[in-house]
Amino acid sequence: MERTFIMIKPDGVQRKLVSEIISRFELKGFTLLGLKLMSVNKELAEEHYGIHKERPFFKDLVQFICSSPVVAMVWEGEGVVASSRKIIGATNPLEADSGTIRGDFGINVGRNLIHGSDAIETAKGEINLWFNEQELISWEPTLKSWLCE
Ligand code: DAT
Ligand code: MG
Repeated sequence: MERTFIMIKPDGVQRKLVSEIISRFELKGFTLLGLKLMSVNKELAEEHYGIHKERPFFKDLVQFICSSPVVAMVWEGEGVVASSRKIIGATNPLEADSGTIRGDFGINVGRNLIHGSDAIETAKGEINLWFNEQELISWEPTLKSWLCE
């Protein structure tokens, strides 16, 4: 079953949006497999955002992610990677549609509240980077047959 890595960034935690954000994934029908509040060290932040290391915003981005706790999560479900990106909205909150997390709660690209893996392969790498196996619980949601035929 498809899985994705979702992280509520420091601004989302500081702005008390944790429950609001988790609700959106729960209500959509996805299953939470792992969740932790954590302080991110520089090494982890740099590895997570390694693809952007040549970009001008890289240093500030790493500093921001390490500046205050984040909530790291793994969600599972049919099409969860692409669907999560839709739930999250465009990278720049000013361009994100209303109804998306960034569209509803953000105004600035450097404070866009949440990260979600951009592809199934990326998700696998990010889940491995942020979680070890014991931290992920495989469980059978009783609602399953009401969500997928
Ligand atoms: P996304 O988080 O939508 O996958 P991304 O992978 O292109 O976006 O960039 C990673 C993060 O880097 C993004 O969430 C916020 C930050 N970022 C991207 N473009 C930026 C820019 N032009 N200025 C400042 N921060 C930026
Ligand atoms: Mg990205």
